[in-house]
Amino acid sequence: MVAHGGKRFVPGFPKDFGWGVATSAYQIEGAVDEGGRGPSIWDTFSHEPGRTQRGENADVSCDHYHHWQEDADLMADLGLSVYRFSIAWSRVMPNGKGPLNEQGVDFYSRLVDGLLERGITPFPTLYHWDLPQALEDEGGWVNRDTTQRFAEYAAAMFDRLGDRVDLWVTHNEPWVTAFMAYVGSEKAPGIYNDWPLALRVSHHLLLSHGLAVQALRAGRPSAKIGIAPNLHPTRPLADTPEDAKAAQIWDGFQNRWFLDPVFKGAYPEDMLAEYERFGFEESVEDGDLAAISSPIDHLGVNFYHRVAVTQKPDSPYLGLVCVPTQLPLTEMGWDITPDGLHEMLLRIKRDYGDIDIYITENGAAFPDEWDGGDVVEDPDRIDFISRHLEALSQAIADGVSVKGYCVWSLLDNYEWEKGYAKRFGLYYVDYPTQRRIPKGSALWYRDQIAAARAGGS
Ligand code: IFM
Repeated sequence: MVAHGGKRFVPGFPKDFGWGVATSAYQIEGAVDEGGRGPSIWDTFSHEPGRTQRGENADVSCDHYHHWQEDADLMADLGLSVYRFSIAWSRVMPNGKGPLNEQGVDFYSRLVDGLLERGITPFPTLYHWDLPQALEDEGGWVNRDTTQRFAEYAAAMFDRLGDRVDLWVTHNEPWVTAFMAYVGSEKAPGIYNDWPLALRVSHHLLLSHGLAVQALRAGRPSAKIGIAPNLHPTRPLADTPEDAKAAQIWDGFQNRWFLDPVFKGAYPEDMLAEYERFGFEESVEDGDLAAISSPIDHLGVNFYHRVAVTQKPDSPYLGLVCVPTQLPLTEMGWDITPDGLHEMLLRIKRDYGDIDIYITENGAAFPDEWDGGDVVEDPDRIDFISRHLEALSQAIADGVSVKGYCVWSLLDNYEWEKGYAKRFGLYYVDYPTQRRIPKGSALWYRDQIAAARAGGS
């Protein structure tokens, strides 16, 4: 059987598999001054000169705040069973603490109802990088108090949406929140090479995750919760002891630094030694690791690519750099490595045990162009997604408990510091008119879902 684009269906998925897409609030919602929303660090950062390509911000973006019903209809057209979105903390708590902004809560409440009416399971993420600016003004994630504020915000969402929402994610890609924001300076609040701060932030993110898990257990004990790190299998670029060491450290820096505390209640020893010079352990108080390792129900895996690591003495990232190794790359300059997804899933099972896994993000940017027609053909994206689904299907056959898969992303959207030039969507967005045009990959994904659900894939 073939689907749109002449590409074969990928077999091997259970009939109740969660077929989904993912988005995030700042990247799609727009309406930054509407409905009582307070500013977030991304409003500030994206308006600072020189921070983003072409000075672009997400003040309007896909205007999903006003188009959410149309967008939910697109999801229903695809036959999705799951929609992963994020809640903008500053839309529901404009100052990051204190009373809820009822208009903001109402927006997400209506979205949840609209999804359920269309047979789609809502899968909200509590934090996708958009800290309320009011909390940043008090130190942001560097300030330990922010962990308590996050737990209060999480508890409020469990209270107000948890009667209809059963699946939650605490943090999206905490590695990015900590290290790209406080070492690389590419993400808000845009600090360069401050390792002591970055490490403290990483610990506070993990602690806030643990406190939110505990809040869910107290308020909604039957609901399920997890965290969604971006995980990258690592390889040495060259077959040398130096690059082997570089790959091991990068693995610790990006993968184990988040997985070990959550699953094992301890930071990895080799990385603690690496970070001793930054005074990391002063941030850790008694009981923190017990909170961080509060049992979770699922792990979200954001998977984009495997990395090849080598040394680059002037890199702020521990003097290391990841280098693309094979053409073609995606438009982000990332290797296309579907077997890396299989590798990572089996490694999680081996090192951290059997845990339900959602692929909370996977996708690719390619230079899509709309010629005014009804469909934007994107064979490269169909190839990318289908090859990753093949890897996923193999991992399921190998005994990994994968419950669902979310394409990043439903729509072309605001790709942070890279602005609007990078298009990841299953739907092309013509920003001047806000028209959504299906790409070939949307039609292919729809056919794949239908075949899998019918048991015919
Ligand atoms: O757009 C981002 C998303 O916000 C987090 N994961 C990676 C995507 C593509 O870069």
